[in-house]
Amino acid sequence: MVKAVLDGGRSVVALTGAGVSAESGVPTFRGKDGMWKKNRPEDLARPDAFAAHPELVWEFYNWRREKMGQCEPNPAHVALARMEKTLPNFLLITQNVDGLHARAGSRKLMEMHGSLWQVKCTVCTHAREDYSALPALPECPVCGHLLRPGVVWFGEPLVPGVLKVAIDQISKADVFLSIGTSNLVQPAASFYQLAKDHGAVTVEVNLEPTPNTGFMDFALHGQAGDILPELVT
Ligand code: BV8
Ligand code: ZN
Repeated sequence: MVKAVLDGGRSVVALTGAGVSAESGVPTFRGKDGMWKKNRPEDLARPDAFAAHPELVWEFYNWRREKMGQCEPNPAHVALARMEKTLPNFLLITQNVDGLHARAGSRKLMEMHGSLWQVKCTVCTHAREDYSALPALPECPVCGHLLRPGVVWFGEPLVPGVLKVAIDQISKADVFLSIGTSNLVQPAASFYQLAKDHGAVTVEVNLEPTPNTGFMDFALHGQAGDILPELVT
């Protein structure tokens, strides 16, 4: 049924969260496998935490970069990259910062929370993509000040331009897919409402119910890596 809805959809928007990378071995934020040591990501992915303890926050991100380096896209990422090719109008919006959608071939992609592979200066405009093993406190090659990860922290606005495009595209979508997200982080967790408000068919793919499940037209429970390949031609 959902596959028929997708194939008939003139425009499809998919929103993904950490669950779509779980089968690649990437720890989720809030899952039982927990993200990192005793600290909660919400306590580290914040500007005030970085200002107070830059070495601890960089240890968190360097650990994730190193771990990510060992991970490969899984069938869920591949299926989403294929949807972009087989559906007439498809946009993928991800909350993930791991870069796995791009590695799987997705190009019509918005990384709304930035990327682990981006670093930027805390003072000047220097910013770059960097896949290397960074030092404990990486410094800007231009002005010498501290670099920070190129991700959006809690309390920070989304990557410029993303929200406008997301609102515009979701408000026009026939089908909205919410995949592997606990729907606890805003504004992503409210995107489904934009789709519903204009009559789109809404589909959730998750291991378990989320706060949005009751509002979705379809809730497919299982591994994204099993479900998504069944939905794509
Ligand atoms: C902003 C980058 C405004 C960093 C991340 C109250 C109301 C509204 C908003 C707020 C509020 N209180 C606070 C806020 C703001 C805050 C927020 O939402 N806080 C939450 C905690 C309440 N939001 C923000 O600050 C955002 N900015 O609002 O800006 C503004 C405007 C102008 C000026 C100033 C400010 C920015 C939020 C971005 C934070 N950065 N990441 C980093 O990664 O280090 S968020 C982080 O959580 C990740 O990006 C992650 O993707 C995201 C969401 O988590 P999920 O992806 O859902 O992952 P999770 O582990 O939670 O769940 C995994 C799911 O997968 C589970 O459901 C599981 O069942 C499922 N699953 C697991 N395995 C599988 C699976 N499903 C299928 N198959 C599987 N195999
Ligand atoms: Zn600089």
